[in-house]
Amino acid sequence: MKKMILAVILVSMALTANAAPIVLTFEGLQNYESIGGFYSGGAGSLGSSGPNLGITFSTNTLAIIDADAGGSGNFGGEPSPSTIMFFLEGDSAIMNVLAGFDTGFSFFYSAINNPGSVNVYDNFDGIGNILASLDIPTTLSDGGDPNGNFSPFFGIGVGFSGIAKSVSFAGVQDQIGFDDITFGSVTPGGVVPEPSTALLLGIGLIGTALAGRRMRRA
Ligand SMILES: [Ca+2]
Ligand SMILES: [Ca+2]
Ligand SMILES: [Ca+2]
Repeated sequence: MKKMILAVILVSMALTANAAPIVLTFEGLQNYESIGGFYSGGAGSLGSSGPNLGITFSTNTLAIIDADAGGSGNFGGEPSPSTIMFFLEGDSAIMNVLAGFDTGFSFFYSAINNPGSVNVYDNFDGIGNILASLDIPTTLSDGGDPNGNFSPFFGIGVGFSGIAKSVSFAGVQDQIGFDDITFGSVTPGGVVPEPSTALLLGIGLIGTALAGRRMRRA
C-alpha cells in the first residue's frame, strides 16, 4: 500500500510537458554551495533549501554568485540573477530527476574558452541509454553586467522521445556555467533562445584572447 501511495505521488510530480515547464534558477543557494539536495526536500552543503522537485545533483555541482552581486563569479547576463551552476572537480556534473521528464530539455550557458556537451539518459547517474546528446559550442564575451568574462548566457535545448532520468553536463571544470535549467521544453525558461548562429560561431578568436579566464575570480 505504501508503495502504491509513493507511486501516485511520483506520477503526480512527473515533470511532463502538460504542466508549465519547471525551471531551476539556482537562486537561494550560497556562493560555492554544493547544490546536493537543495531541489529535493533536503539542503545544499551550506544549509540552503529550495522547492522539493525531486531533483538531485552530484556533489561536485556548485552554485556561484556573480561578483557584481557580492559573490565570486566571473560572469554576466545570467537569465535569473545572480546565481548560476558550475563545477570545479571532475569533467561533468550529473543531475538526477526522480520522477523523470519527457519531451525536451533546455538551459542557458556561457563557455568562452572551451565547448561542452550535454547528454540525457534514461537511467539515473548518467548511465543507461542516451536519449539525446547536445554539443554546446563556445560563446562570445560582451564584458559582463558590468563585469564578468562569462557573459552573456545563451539558450540552447534539445527534444527527445521517452522518459529521461538523468542529465550529464560535461565540459572543462571552471570553464562553463549554466542557468535556468528547464524540463519539458526545448526552449529554456519558456523563452525563445536569443543567440544567432553567427554569434555562436564567431567566437573562436575572442575565446583565444580570453584563454586563461575562469568562471570564478582569482
Ligand atoms: Ca549578473
Ligand atoms: Ca557580473
Ligand atoms: Ca540564476
